[in-house]
Amino acid sequence: MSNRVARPKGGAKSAGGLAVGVLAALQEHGGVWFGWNGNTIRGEPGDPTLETDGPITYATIDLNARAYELYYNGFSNQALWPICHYLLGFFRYDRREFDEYRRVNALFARKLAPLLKPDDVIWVHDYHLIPMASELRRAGVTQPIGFFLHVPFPDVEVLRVLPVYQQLLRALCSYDVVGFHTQRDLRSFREAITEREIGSERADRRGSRPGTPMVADVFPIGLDVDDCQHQAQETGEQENVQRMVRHLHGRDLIIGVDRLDYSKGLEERFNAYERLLENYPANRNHVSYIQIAPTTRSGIRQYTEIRETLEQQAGRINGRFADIDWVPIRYLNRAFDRPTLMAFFREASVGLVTPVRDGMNLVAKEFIAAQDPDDPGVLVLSRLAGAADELTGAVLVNPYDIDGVADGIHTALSMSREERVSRHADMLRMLRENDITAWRTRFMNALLAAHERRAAAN
Ligand code: ADQ
Repeated sequence: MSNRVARPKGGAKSAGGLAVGVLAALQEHGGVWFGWNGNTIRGEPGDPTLETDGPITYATIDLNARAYELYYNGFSNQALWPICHYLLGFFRYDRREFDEYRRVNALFARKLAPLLKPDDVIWVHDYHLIPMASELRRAGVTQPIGFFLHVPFPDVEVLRVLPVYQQLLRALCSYDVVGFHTQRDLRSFREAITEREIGSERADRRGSRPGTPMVADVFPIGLDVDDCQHQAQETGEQENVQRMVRHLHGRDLIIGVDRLDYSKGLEERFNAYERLLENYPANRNHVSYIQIAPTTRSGIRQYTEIRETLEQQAGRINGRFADIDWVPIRYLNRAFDRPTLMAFFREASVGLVTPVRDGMNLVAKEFIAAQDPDDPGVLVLSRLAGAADELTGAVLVNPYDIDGVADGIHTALSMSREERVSRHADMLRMLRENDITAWRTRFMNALLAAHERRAAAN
């Protein structure tokens, strides 16, 4: 269950880590994927529409226009998203939005309940649906219910900015299992639920509440590594990939691929690239930076503003450094299908992944998976992305340190082949260990075990 469902006929070009992860996790074992179909309507939504594609049944519903505004654009994306990314300048709270958030969760629960079979296991995804377990229990559902948070869990001092944070913590305590990407997220969660104000719901050291078997743990999301590798290799001959390569004229490709979101650190990244050309002039006319960033959440003002800012920055950098035969930066405000992206990654000398905060960041992992192991490109990765905990062979940078990121890109461009091969091999090993199957099976095993303990205790 997730807020948004990527339906089979909805087009393959949707960008978003949750959809990529959930789809890959469902593909092997099958199941029902329940959530919003992306349409807004005037009245109240009817029952879910069911569509089956291979092992997956998509059960999707419409969202009423007011719910879209208050629950989705409002509380989810202008209160919870900024809080979880430590970006308080973007935070705003409105009680009516929170009320609508709860109402939509209750509605989703009522729509899902009749579809459930006795041996089903329910896996709820992300911050839009935190109250789902309590709503489903209220609707009489007794099956195991787990929750995975795809974004960071903030430090308790940041969380406290949200007036309703205690209600959300209590709601999280209704799940059998709550999962996070990193140890840091888990630590913050444990600290938050042991706070005095949560009172009798104090957690023990494992993050469980006495009296209930709720388990909190770390489940880093991964990839179908073979699939990425395969796509990267197979798509290389495709016309649009070849066209991109021809335009490089042998220059080193630096690539960035992100949803257009202020958490991805794009403004800072463009500045760092400009600084690279200033501080290391030898790179001028020898590198080409392509930034792919499709618009998301266009109903929110700040998201349309970033687009304009980036266009201005790209214009300024090109105006300053371009030559008759060289365009320093190409900014493409659009989505590409996954195989094409994988092939682009494989052609790149440097992958630039510098979010100012990120739960995990799958692009960082995809970049590594797509490389040729005998002559791999180098990943320049923000320390503030969850992926930095696993991808320690990347050139790690602080995205706010513009000179530091420029140095990092230069280091990546100058790295010997021997070092690139060895760093890449270490990271690929890690990707295989924590792949998408490991993510799903570890979470499911934890959920089934927790549910059995709860059943035994009752
Ligand atoms: P996102 O914030 O969406 O995910 P990320 O993990 O990088 O970030 O996933 C983006 C996905 O969309 C990738 O698979 C990428 O290939 C794809 N994508 C990005 N830009 C694209 C484009 N231009 N065209 C087509 N596809 C594009 C959230 C959290 C992350 C967390 C994931 C998964 O914010 O921190 O890693 O969920 O848990």
